[in-house]
Amino acid sequence: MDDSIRAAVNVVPSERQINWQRTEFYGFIHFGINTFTDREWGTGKEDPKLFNPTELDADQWVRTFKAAGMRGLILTCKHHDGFCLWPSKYTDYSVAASDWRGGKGDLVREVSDACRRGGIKFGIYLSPWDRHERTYGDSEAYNRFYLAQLKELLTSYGEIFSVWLDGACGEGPDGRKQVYDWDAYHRLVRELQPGAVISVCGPDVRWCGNEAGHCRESEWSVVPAVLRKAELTQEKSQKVDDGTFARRINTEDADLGSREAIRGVKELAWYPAEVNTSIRPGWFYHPAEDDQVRTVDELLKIYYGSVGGNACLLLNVPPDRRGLIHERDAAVLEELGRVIRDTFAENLADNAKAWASDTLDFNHRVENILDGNPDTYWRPSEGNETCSIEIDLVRPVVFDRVVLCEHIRSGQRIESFSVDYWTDDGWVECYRGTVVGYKRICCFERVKAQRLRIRITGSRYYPTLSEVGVYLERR
Ligand code: FUL
Ligand code: CA
Repeated sequence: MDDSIRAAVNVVPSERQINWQRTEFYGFIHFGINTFTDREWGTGKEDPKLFNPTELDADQWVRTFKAAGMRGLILTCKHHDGFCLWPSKYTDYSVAASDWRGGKGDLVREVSDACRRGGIKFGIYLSPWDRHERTYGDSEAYNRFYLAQLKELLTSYGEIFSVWLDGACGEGPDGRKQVYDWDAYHRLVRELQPGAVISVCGPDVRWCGNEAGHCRESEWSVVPAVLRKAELTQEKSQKVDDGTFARRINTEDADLGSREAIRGVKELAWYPAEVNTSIRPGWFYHPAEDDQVRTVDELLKIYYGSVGGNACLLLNVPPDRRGLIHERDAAVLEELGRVIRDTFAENLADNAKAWASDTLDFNHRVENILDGNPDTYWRPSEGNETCSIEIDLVRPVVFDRVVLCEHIRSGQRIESFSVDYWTDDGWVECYRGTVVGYKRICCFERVKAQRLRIRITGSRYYPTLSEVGVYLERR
């Protein structure tokens, strides 16, 4: 077998990546000066007094997110304009200079507290690009400033599950040239919040490559590794963008993890995808977009494609000028959550029986795919790359969703598969897919059958399955 394939199956997620992957679906909050100026990117010169939400209620945000089925929230503590939603000691450009809560407010506190109360995870977005801060462009001074702010956020608001580092920098060729010290930022996060994933401009979670809500048909979590500055100097062929942080991969490439894409690559990493998109055209709230909120059908499609396509979904929902999630967004999110909950409430394979064409041993028996435990799994013997599993649902059942999960602690292995159901005329294929990874939700037209079959037609060395579920969408 090809050496790079052998190396690829030995690349596995860290515990923090597994915890993150199991969060599946969580929300983004873009809120700040831009909310009050109707802009997407502030200039950094806006008067802090403009920030004045009249009915801000972080519990309403958390309630709405939970109703949608989200398990976490990431807040733009500071966007590109530099305005801080907490009273940072290192700048006066913050909520402390506004009249909101009489200048005594701390929105990061209110939101993180609301998340704890509601039992969802809390994450932070702290834009490296800062159009207000005077030291921006004086690289060392600004890096010190950024680290100090990051430390405030990492030490004052409890546990943080994701530190979302945005790569955007809109300074033109004549703009201030800041060299970010990514390594130092990453070290600080590891030191102060070892359980947090560092997303996008970081080593743990990869941007899927677009903001439209799509992910690839084959979303591999094992891809060529992120390279550090030191390593880059060895790699002459590498283009170092701004001398700070570069990847051997371009996250926008169509193929990141196929055999082709990893052949001969010396260093591979577990670098899974996150799909980030907004419920409205903009990231911030704009009254003119009140009638452009995505529909439940659109969001469901995005959910199946991302959470059901080996990625996590980060859905942005921007609160309005009152400081509330607008009624229209809230209504759509509630219905989305209802459909997801009702659809996956009952696994129609709960009492099913299963057989596999090959099984390694008792510990890896096929019953493990039906026990509801993601840590137990089935696998065949070494080198058996194609297998099939038959499932008897005990009675004829109507279904249109089949969920497959690989045991990702054993790596990502499945490359192609099909789902068949049994009819009087024999087996009929209802779905054909490529990768599985953490989770694949196979969507197809309703069928009625008592037996189904999963044919793994290609895998790396041998496949694993930790769970299989059969469902009917309750739209
Ligand atoms: C981009 C930013 O420029 C947008 O304003 C937004 O925050 C999005 C999530 O990331 O890079
Ligand atoms: Ca299991």
